[in-house]
Amino acid sequence: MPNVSGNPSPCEGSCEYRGARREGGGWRTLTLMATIVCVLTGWALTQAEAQLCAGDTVGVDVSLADNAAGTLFGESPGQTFLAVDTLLSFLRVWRWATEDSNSIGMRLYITDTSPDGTPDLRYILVNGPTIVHQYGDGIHPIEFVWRWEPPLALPHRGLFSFFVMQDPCFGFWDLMSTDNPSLYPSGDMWFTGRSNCVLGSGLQRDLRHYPEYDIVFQAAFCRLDTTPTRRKTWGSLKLLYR
Ligand SMILES: [Ca+2]
Repeated sequence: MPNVSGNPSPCEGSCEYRGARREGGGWRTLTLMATIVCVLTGWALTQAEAQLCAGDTVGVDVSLADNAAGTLFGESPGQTFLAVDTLLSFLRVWRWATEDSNSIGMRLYITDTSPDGTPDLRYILVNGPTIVHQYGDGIHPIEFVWRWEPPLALPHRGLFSFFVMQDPCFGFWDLMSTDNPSLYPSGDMWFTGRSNCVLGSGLQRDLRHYPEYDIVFQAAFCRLDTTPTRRKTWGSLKLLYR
């Protein structure tokens, strides 16, 4: 199972004091203090890296939506998307503004894909959480956004898919979508067959492909540069990503 936690070991690499086995109270105290410093430093780096998560956002602008991808009886919309980098910071979709009172949640799943571009439901990388936005103002699209801080570490670059399912498994909602496939040429819309609203390999056989449509979505990727010279200062990073 790929590691998708996105949580780097806080002391990896630079915390040589951790695990020191010298006997004696003084050394134990020193070791404990060093460990605490390492853990705190690791936490701070993780937060800083999350803040430095400037990069590419892919998808479709919400203003271009002209269609709806609705769910009913557990038939759930999905979309393949190209991960231009491996650190995913957020993914968002929108419910149509006219559905301004709807208590049915949206549960996100992210899966890997097969070499032919089909979502591979054997490899579910993200399961949830469910987000509920019951009310809207009737005018603006209702945004559902899943954020990862620190960013979610995908197992590789390339094509993945996400699905959004009803939670609880009744009622309906409509995601904003488009029937202009050229707006997002790197992926297509998919649908599961009827289900109990839990994505799994049992739904693989009934997947349906709709290359003429796309869900209106956006996914943001971090472009953390791992070369030491580019990680020295905020100034250099700002220059890099301006
Ligand atoms: Ca497309």
